[in-house]
Amino acid sequence: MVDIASVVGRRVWDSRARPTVEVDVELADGAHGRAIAPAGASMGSGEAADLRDGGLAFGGLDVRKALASVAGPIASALKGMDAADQASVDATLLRLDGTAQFKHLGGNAAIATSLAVLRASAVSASLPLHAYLSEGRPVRIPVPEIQILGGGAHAGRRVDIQDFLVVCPSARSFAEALDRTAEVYRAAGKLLRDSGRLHGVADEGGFWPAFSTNEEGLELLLRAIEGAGYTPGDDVHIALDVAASDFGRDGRYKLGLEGRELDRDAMAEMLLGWLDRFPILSIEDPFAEDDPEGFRRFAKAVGSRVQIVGDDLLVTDADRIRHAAREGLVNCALIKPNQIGTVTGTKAAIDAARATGMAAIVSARSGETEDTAIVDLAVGWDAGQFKVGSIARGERTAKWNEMLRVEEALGAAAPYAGWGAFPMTKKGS
Ligand code: 2PG
Ligand code: MG
Repeated sequence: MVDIASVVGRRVWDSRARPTVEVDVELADGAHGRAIAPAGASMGSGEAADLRDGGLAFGGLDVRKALASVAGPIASALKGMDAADQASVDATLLRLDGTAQFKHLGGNAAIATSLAVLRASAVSASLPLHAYLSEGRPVRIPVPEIQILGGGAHAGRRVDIQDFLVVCPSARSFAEALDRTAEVYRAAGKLLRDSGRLHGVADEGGFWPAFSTNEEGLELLLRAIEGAGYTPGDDVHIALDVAASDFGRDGRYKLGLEGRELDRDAMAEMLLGWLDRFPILSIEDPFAEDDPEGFRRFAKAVGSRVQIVGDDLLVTDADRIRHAAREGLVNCALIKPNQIGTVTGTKAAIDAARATGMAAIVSARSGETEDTAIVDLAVGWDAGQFKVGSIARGERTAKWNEMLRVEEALGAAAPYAGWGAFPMTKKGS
């Protein structure tokens, strides 16, 4: 047992020039842990609250209130608690708040505190965080899903689809998957530049394209994979995050780029057509969070052809994951710690995914920092997949590079998850 000696919050900045919450936790034995809350842009309505001040400063996005939660109730309640008892620490945070969505303290205050306590405990145990979490169980290095083109809420809605990504389960290592991705990224950049369609980079470092249809993104990606010298659907696969909650409501989907509105059947038809024509291995939030019927029908139609990921639909909530499994809505859960607000809640979500036979992807947010805790969560909890945006911008490369170091350090003890991370597919089963 090692007591928490102090909990100190401070305001730092995220990758979108927005204030966010950093927490330092010090234990009685001198161990120190630090964590920073990330922030989403395309958020599920069931997520833990991202407490912001409102008013004029920084577009209303200041976090003084969340910092007051840390300095006041959180610091006083946690002081003297056993840091190694993460479940009690997290239960205390929930009790202090009184709501499951941290509406009073702020989910940003809660997750930064919870992760800082976790880090301090690992330091106190003299273990790397991933080893502290795995407790000697076998782990794998996850397969990365890496953004090449950004859209949706991360690129001024220039295209409706939020993320066009690549994924390389056939690589022999995480390092090799990054090599392939970097070549595809370069090839995509060149194709866009040469055709006058490059408008910089979006929030997660992927290219900000000027397309006239969403499908152009898929075509570009295919050509970039080939241009980099790889075989699409063999060396490199495509993944999409449709983030459909951002443009869908009541079973209707407004494609702003193409000036048309689809009902859920037409939306499914469009996506099924893409699955036929492009080597798509994974598709996230293909329907809006208020459209379980869309998910159900789509899941039935695609069967085991593709990974269907729930983000806004599941919001890293173990109960929602179990419900979605019972209803047959998705076969993979996206895991974002700040959606649920605590380490314990995040672990419960990944455990629920595993217990119901779903795959899991540990994911960053579109607003990120240099914090790399999710690298250790992905390895230590053996998630199998890992998503951090693109292979450009420091807040992204901080995570990819840390994963490279973990892969090197663990060596043969932690093989690359490869196709095993996709149990719903023929190659993964
Ligand atoms: C997502 C994430 C990361 P945001 O939708 O999966 O890409 O975006 O953090 O804005 O929710
Ligand atoms: Mg998403």
